[in-house]
Formats: sequence, C-alpha cells, structure tokens
Amino acid sequence: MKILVLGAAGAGKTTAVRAASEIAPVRTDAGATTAALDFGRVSLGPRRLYLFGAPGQSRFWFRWPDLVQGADVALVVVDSRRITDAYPVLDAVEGLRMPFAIGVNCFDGLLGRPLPDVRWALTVRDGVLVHPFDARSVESVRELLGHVARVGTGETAEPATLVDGPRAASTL
Ligand SMILES: Nc1nc2c(ncn2[C@@H]2O[C@H](COP(=O)(O)OP(=O)(O)OP(=O)(O)O)[C@@H](O)[C@H]2O)c(=O)[nH]1
Ligand SMILES: [Mg+2]
Repeated sequence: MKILVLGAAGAGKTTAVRAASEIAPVRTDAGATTAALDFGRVSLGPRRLYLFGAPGQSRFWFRWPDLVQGADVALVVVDSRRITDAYPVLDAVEGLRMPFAIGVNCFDGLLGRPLPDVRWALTVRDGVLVHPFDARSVESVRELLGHVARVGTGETAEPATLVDGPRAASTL
C-alpha cells in the first residue's frame, strides 16, 4: 500500500517517516526542510506500507502530481500548536480525490486543546479520521499507520457531511 504523507512545513513528516521506517531513510532535506521526499517502508502484519512524504513548503508542491500517482491514501500530519498551518494542505488533499486521514502530532505528548476542539478547528468531514500521535515514537507512528491503512482499504467509512468551522468561514 502506498501512503502519501502530507502536511505543513515543520509538522513532523520527516520525523514520523524516519521513526517508523524499517529501511534506512533517504535523506533529501535541504537544511531543516525536505526538498524532495521522505521515503520509508513499514511492515504491519501481512501488509507492507510504503511511505512517501511530500515537502511541506508550497514552493516544492509541483512535485505532488508524481508522488500522488498510485497512492492509496494520504496522511496529513498536523502540528497541534499550529492548526491553521494545515489549511492549505487540507484544501489541496480534498482536491486529490483520495481517502485521507489526519495525524495530530502532539509535540511532547501535549495536545494544546482537547481533540474535539482540534477536530472542529480542522473543519474536516465527520468521517475523516483524526488521530493524535507522537512523530518521534515508533509505536505511536505504527499505531497511526494502522488506522491510515484501514482508511486506505475502505474498512473505515467516510460519511460525506461538511462541518462548519473557522476554515470554512475564512473562505467565504
Ligand atoms: N519536541 C518535538 N519536536 C518535534 C516533534 N516532531 C517533530 N519535531 C521537530 O520539529 C522539527 C520539524 O520536523 P520535521 O519532521 O522535519 O518536519 P517536516 O514536516 O518534515 O517539515 P518539512 O520537511 O519542512 O515539510 C524537527 O526539528 C523535529 O525534530 C515532536 O513531536 N516533538
Ligand atoms: Mg521534512
């Protein structure tokens, strides 16, 4: 299964892929940010997950169409302290017409606000999986990937109700 890992710059994509990958990570960082992609492989039970992390900085997004090819599901990594940074990526992923899930990187295990508030601030449809995790922890990233894989196979249903929230309001 091919999993696209998206998210704003500094959200923790590279950290998460490196933490969970069973193969030596391909380093494509230019300074502190990823310029090309993060690649990783994770075995979960009988399943092999191939992780393709896209750069967060929008100046590198022209590479997305290549990365999106053949992807089964997208994981959007969100920094719990900077939710609004995720809006451009969420808008983009909603246009990709592929299932996606959201991993809220808790940065030191501390979610700035309760999960329902984070959900509301993200303004995603009811059925979209929003799961808190720690990008530096193998176990935490593997647990999240288990959920993401189930979204990718369609085992997790996605009802199509749009919720109101700050992102919807800001685009009016
Ligand atoms: N304290 C703490 N630092 C974290 C955590 N996750 C990531 N970081 C740090 O945050 C910084 C950015 O993380 P990256 O994983 O490089 O972010 P990225 O999403 O790959 O960013 P781009 O490549 O620029 O798109 C790095 O210095 C990480 O070490 C976390 O859970 N806690
Ligand atoms: Mg990176």
